[in-house]
Amino acid sequence: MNFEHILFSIEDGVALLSLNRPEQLNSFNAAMHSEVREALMLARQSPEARVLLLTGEGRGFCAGQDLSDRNVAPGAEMPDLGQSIEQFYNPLIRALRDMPLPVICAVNGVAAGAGANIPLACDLVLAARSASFIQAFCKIGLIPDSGGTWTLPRLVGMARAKALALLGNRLSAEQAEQWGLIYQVVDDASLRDEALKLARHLATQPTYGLALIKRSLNASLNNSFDEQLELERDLQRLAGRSDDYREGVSAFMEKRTPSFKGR
Ligand code: LHQ
Repeated sequence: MNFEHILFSIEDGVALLSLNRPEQLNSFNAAMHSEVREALMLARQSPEARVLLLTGEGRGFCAGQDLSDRNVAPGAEMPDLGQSIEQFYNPLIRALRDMPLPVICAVNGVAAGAGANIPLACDLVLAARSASFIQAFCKIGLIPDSGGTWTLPRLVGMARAKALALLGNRLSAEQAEQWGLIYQVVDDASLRDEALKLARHLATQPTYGLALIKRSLNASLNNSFDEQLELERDLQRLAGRSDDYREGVSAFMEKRTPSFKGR
């Protein structure tokens, strides 16, 4: 598939989306936003795509908004950043979080500003040992967006969330793993292979059920215990009517390897 600012392919059940503006550390301009949006739609709609893997080309994962697009010249009219968020970032974060597929993010290098929070909207985050996370917003008078103010305190607790957001210091991948911000650190040289291995494994699994799992865990952060029990009942009902459940049980009884189709 031909895009200018991203690379996108679907192979072995894995939709691979790689941000590709390496000279600008894969920071987002409007054109890259629209390409990412289109690729996410393709991943969502294509029956061949069972897992989404998001990563970046070059030495950075993503440096957030391309600031040369949002530079405020003296005397110029002040920009409406709320509009950028409404038009670009919030739809991106919702699309990742609501994707009915497991979403893996392989953070290949520095992740700053919105680029540090986009991985947190994914389901499994791997990071190269040399990668880092920077809530850079405070350095330019902004607040963490792309869901950061919601996700950070839930993942690392309020004390660490405030330190990250108010100081904007660089958090190493290893510290991010220790704090529970991400799932796993891997050696730089093996990041892409490890992420693809994980993605290809998940693509052979009952991905319809996996999508229901992520939905239920995401919802649990806002639900009471009773609401969550009711959601589990409803989603288990859906899971139990899937072909994959039938196949999983038959394969178990017949002592053979199941062949899941993701429906
Ligand atoms: C960049 C950028 C960049 C353009 C590196 N833009 N060129 C939402 C709604 C609307 C508007 C506002 O924002 C938002 C959300 C946000 O994301 S706000 C936060 C925006 N991001 C930042 O503030 C991070 C800015 N970047 C940095 O602090 C550094 O570049 C980091 C710490 C990421 C990496 O530092 P270094 O490894 O030392 O690399 P570098 O600074 O030398 O950058 C390499 C090149 O990439 C350089 O260009 P050049 O032509 O000099 O080689 C940078 O200008 C360019 N670049 N980030 N966001």
